[in-house]
Amino acid sequence: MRYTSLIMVLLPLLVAFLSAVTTVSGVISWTAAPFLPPSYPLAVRTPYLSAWLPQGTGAALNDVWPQFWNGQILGWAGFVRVDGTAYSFLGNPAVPGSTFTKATQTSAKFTSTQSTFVMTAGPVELTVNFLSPVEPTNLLHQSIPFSYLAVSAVSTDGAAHTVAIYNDISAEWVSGDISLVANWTTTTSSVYTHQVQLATQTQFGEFSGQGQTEYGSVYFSCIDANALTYQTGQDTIVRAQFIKNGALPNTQDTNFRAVNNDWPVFAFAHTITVGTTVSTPVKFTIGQVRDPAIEYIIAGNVYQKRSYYWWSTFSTVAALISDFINAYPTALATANTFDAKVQADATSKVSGTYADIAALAVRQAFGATELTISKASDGSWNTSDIMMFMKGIDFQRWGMLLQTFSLYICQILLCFNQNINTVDVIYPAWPIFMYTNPTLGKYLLNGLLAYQATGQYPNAWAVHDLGTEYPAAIGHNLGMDEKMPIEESGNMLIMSLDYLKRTQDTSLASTYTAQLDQWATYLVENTLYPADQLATTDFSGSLPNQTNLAATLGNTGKSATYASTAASYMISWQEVGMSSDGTHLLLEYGVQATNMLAYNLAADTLLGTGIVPVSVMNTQSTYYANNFDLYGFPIDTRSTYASAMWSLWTATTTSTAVRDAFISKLHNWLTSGLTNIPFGDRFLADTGTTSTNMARPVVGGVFILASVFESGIH
Ligand SMILES: *[C@@H]1O[C@H](CO)[C@@H](O)[C@H](O)[C@H]1NC(C)=O
Ligand SMILES: *[C@@H]1O[C@H](CO)[C@@H](O)[C@H](O)[C@H]1NC(C)=O
Ligand SMILES: CC(=O)N[C@H]1CO[C@H](CO)[C@@H](O)[C@@H]1O
Repeated sequence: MRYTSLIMVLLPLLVAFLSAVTTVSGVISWTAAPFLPPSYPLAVRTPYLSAWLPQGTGAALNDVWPQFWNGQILGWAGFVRVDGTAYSFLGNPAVPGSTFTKATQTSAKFTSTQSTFVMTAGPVELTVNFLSPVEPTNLLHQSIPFSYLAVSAVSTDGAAHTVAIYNDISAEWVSGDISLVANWTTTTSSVYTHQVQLATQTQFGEFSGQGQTEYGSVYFSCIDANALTYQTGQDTIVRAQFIKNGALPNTQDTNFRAVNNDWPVFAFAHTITVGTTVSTPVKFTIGQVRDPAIEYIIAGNVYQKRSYYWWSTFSTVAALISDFINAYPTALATANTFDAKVQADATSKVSGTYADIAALAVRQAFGATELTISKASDGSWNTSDIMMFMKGIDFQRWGMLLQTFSLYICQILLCFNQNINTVDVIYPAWPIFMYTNPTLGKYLLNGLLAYQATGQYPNAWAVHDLGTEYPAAIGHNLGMDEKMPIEESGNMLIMSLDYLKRTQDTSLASTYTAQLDQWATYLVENTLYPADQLATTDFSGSLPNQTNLAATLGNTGKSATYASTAASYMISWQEVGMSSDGTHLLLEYGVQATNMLAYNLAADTLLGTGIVPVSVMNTQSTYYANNFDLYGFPIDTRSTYASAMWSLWTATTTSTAVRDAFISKLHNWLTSGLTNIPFGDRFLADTGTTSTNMARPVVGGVFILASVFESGIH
């Protein structure tokens, strides 16, 4: 008897253990195309509209809650009621006293702009499509901080069914601090909108170090059709209401309270009749609007307020939402075309495996950016003054802080948050903008260039970023920004030149000749033998660019000087930078036990300069081939960390076989099941253990293989 009960206790444990093991081995009960990513983008359009579905070894859409990029839960629940029987399809809600089952996920798919889940709910098949538009050549559309959720259904048993579709969001969308008080209103016209925000707003504020904004409002909307009903109120009450009745009572809870106080949710329900033809999708939109969105330092230490580009067309958020939600069919068609183009280009230029990785990077890279305009003195929008801002998105603040502790005490106090328009974040991400619309490169750089042209930044080199905390682009007039003089100066020159070569637009180079020339001079004086505190790995990339930038500026005297300087540096650099046995480049001159991923050589292929000898690239290529770890080649001998984007930057400088090895190793890591964060860019090359680098725009750098003019030594 005793043993029997022991076995009865142990058996379920054993089963649980075995099923856990099965899960760990990555077995999922649905098909995942093109592969199961570490996390699915759901609504990812700006640094503050960033909802993901974490995967690891796999989680269905209704297994877990969506999360903000940093892992904080974003309440987003979906139910359907099929002929009176309730199923959950989104989120992981508990509704005490109500009976429902989970719809069964049969497939999950991502493309550049969409994540689509197919689920079975009794005799009906649901298709749940999350579309975050990426329209790089349409500034109006690209600047809209909204995303779509569309649910369609089809009968699978030949009979017609009544399908009620429910969706809600919680107030977790408006703050990283769930003890803060939110308030809300529901507006009802041809489009219904729940508007939610913090009751106490901090302009440009961000919950300390956490990533979510404390400013602006979240808008959750749908079209008044298909027997629309709505309700705001406590999560369990509102959801139970739908599960029981298949509709909501059109009531508002005006007891404004903390996000976590009886968890207020904001819900809509529709009812459609479903036959054997796929229904027209029921659409929801979700967005986060701040106005002004950005403050930006102009001459005289004045902080200019900047707003989203779309304000030049729509005068209210309601008008924007109405247009956006009704434009879904067009947005979907545009998205499908864009997705197909990325897929076709990446496949034909490189490979299908590469195309799959590239698709995963798209929403993440664009989702760290915002497109803004300023107001003219007469109050009209100045659409000639376009700037794109990018959030660094970086959890690695503390490591950086400790390194610079002795130099910059101020950063201890200021660097919790995440920088705006960081040069060495824009640079690795740069290729996706060059691939999709090079003009966006100008909008990313002109804020940095214009600031430095005001003369307020005191250093001889290029500034590291436009501000310590997004979205305050208030510069560094004390010159106390993070110090990466060679890297940032080189990056600015390379990007300015690349932009010019691709667009033939000389406006940046001619307007900011003085700044570019100043940085080139700085590099000539400091590059070959970088002072101790400067990153020696940065050296190789900066040389060709001085040469060519000077040439481009049409300053022939300087061009000749820079060209011969570059050539002589390259010879000296090979003498000191190559290992004594001639097999690889060294991380540190003369230190034979070191090696590195020579990603900066990619600047040479990016610009097509041909200044780095093919023999050096060949040597490195062979060295990578002989020394790969499971998930890549470590950035350098200081650790075994590999980098997603620098791996693929480097892959432009290798043989085709080594390029493909870099791609497949990154693919191995992304499909390893070891990580559930939004596309991480830094992980151990041997074990795959991930760092806290996640959701960063730098993964846009994987597009370098689709965007280089010509590749290195293929
Ligand atoms: C909610 O709070 C904001 C910010 O304090 C305020 O402007 C707005 O009027 C409030 N809305 C409601 C419905 O109380
Ligand atoms: C609009 O912006 C451009 C670029 O910054 C500037 O040159 C121009 O003076 C601005 N126009 C007005 C009317 O403010
Ligand atoms: C010294 C050197 O390598 N100069 C190169 C500069 O770039 C141009 C192309 O833009 C090359 O033709 C030169 O060889």
